Formats: sequence, C-alpha cells, structure tokens
Amino acid sequence: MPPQKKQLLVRRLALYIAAVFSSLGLNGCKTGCTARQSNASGPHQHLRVGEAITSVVCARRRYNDTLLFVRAGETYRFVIHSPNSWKDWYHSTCAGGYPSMFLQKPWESGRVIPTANWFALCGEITLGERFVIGNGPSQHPFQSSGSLFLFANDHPWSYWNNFGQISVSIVRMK
Ligand SMILES: [Ca+2]
Repeated sequence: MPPQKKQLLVRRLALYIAAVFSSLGLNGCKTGCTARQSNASGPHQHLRVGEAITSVVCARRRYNDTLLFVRAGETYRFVIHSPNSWKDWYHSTCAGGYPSMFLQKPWESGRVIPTANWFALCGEITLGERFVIGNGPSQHPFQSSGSLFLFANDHPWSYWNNFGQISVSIVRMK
C-alpha cells in the first residue's frame, strides 16, 4: 500500500475512534476535572495593574474561559501552581508538554499551535493571537484585545482522551 494511502487510512481510523468515544459521552470534562469556571461564559473582568486571578485549565476542554478580558498593549504574567501535572491518554506530562513520539509525528501540523509541544499550556484571544505559556513563569504582551482562553495544545479531535487540570495564576503586569 502506498504510504499516502496508509496515512489516510490511519487518520480515518483515528477519527472513527474519536467519534465512537464522543458518542459514548467521553468528550466532556467528567474525568479528573472539577473546574466549574472552565465551562463558564459569564461577564469578563478586566484587571488593574498588579491584580491577579487564579484560573483552572481542564485538559479535556479546547476552550477554558478565564473570564478575563485583556487589551492590546497590556502584559500579563502566568505562574503555574503545583501539582503541575495532566495526562494525554496514558502519557503524564506538565504544562511544558512533551515532544512528539513516533506515531504522533504526522499529526504535529494539526495541533492548535503546530509548533508548540503536545499538551503545552497555551492561551488565545477570541479572534486574536495564540501563544505558549508552558511551565512558566512567563509573560505575554498582548497585541489584540478580547476574552482570554487557555488550553492544553492538542489536535482538535483529540481532546476526548485528556485527563486532569492545571491551575495558573494570571497577574496583570502592565
Ligand atoms: Ca489527546
């Protein structure tokens, strides 16, 4: 079988498995995640310089709403709390994520942020930039304004087999 056809077959099989698990109701945030605000979509607050909030990021959610609104030109600092641990199926990792293992190589370009590690803690602004936080502490100067969402970097159809959550403090620096 030609390699391209084989790759297509593997992808179709993976999509089928993802669909089966989704239909079994395993794509929610039922395992290892108790964060209520992860699913929230309420009024978003805007921090003053020096103010901070703590947000919980559930690995199984593509969009974890921090309930924060940030503006272009502001800088925020991200500090990961202990235990810094979550799991991509059977693979335990941290907010820094992990590089591709053999079978994951062909899927790298499909990750939400293709150049970041699998499961690296990342952020994004609605209709704005995406950025990597990792193990931190790290700072990000925002170039766009909007609501801030956090996520474990994964392939969009592969969130169903994610477990755990990581807490992160978000402080406005500028
Ligand atoms: Ca996954």
